[in-house]
Amino acid sequence: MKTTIKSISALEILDSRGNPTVRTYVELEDGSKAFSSVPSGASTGENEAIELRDGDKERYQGKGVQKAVDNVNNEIAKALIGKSASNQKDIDYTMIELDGTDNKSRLGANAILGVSMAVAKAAAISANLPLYAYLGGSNAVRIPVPCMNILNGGEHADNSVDFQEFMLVPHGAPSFKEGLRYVAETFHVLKGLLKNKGLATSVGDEGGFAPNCDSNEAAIELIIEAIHKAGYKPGKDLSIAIDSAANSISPNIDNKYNLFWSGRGEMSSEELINLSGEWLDKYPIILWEDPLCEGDWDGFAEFTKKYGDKIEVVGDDIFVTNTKYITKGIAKKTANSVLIKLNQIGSVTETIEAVRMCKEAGWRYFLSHRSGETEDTFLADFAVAMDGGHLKSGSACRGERIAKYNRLLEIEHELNGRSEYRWK
Ligand code: 2PG
Ligand code: MG
Repeated sequence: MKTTIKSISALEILDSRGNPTVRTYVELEDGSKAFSSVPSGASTGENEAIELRDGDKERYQGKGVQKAVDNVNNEIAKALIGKSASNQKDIDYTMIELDGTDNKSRLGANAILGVSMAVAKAAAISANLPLYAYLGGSNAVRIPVPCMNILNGGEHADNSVDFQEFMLVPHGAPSFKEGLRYVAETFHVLKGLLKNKGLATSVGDEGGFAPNCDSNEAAIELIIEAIHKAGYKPGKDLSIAIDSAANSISPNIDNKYNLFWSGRGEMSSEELINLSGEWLDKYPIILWEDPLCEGDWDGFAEFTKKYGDKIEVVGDDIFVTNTKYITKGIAKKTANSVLIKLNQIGSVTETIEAVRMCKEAGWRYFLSHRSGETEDTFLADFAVAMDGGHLKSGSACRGERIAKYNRLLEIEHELNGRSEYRWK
């Protein structure tokens, strides 16, 4: 059969933070060849699938991935060679069963996901289809609104901002191409503003600026100033999305919060929710990810009850792209949207299952990169295939972030007038 897997191999490469990650190569009987590279997070949820690292302190401070590479080259290759790449579910569940653990800790989610993505790419090439059409069918024409992370804090930067990500959302643009222009222009205006104010213009892991602001409010106000200066209307052309990554402001993940840099001292869940409400009244915030930490299911539900009809409330670390936690979230009305990260769950099929669950519940889902990325553009095609309407892939600089945005420009161009662009 054309799509029969002929060979699978892997290589240890580096990600955008200079840490090792896995690149996987797949070749099919008909000569179709593809490779994929696996991303890696910094602010990870407790229940994410396990990224297998060697732990050998003599190499890369223990972060080598040679064991994961060996697992691809040996056990996984042996189990999959001879199978059809066009049966993604069979490929992924064969690896899940072979691993035999709940969190992919034996073979490594980095080993399994790398194979899973490379198989999908090779099968798309064999079918002579672009990846987004192979995974999403002929209806996959919606280009996601790029939520661009232009100011970084938390665990993604060494500055004095508590929240991890402040994103610009160009929902008022007529197309992806124009939306990208709105945010890239505002990014450059923000750079000028920071310079004028004597603030740093160095960037964090996802390419957003990482200035020392006095507070989260000061960061939001800078962004609003940049939107105005760039000639756009806050709330109409561009709104703001926040990822508090609240695990990092809850030192013991115990539902007690500390906005350390904002100097507010310890806060309860309720106090943080009320403070968030004040910001929602004041600023054009359209989406809020991880406003509470992953253990704070009640706080999350309260936040959603209060503000969920006004904004998108996204759960990242609390759901970890895992249908087990999303099911619980839907039952408890914990949020109204799920952050979708392929490597949190560790296979293409399970990620699609998470998206499907969101769709069925009438929830939104927000496609996401990781703070440690590579030049792989799988995410861009996947976001179009999943019809999610929005994605985050970092800022308007750093090649590994731009690669995804450029791929989306290419897809929009390729669709030649058939593409769609809308926030909801
Ligand atoms: C997040 C992500 C991506 P990380 O928290 O949403 O922006 O960060 O990859 O470090 O988990
Ligand atoms: Mg997050």
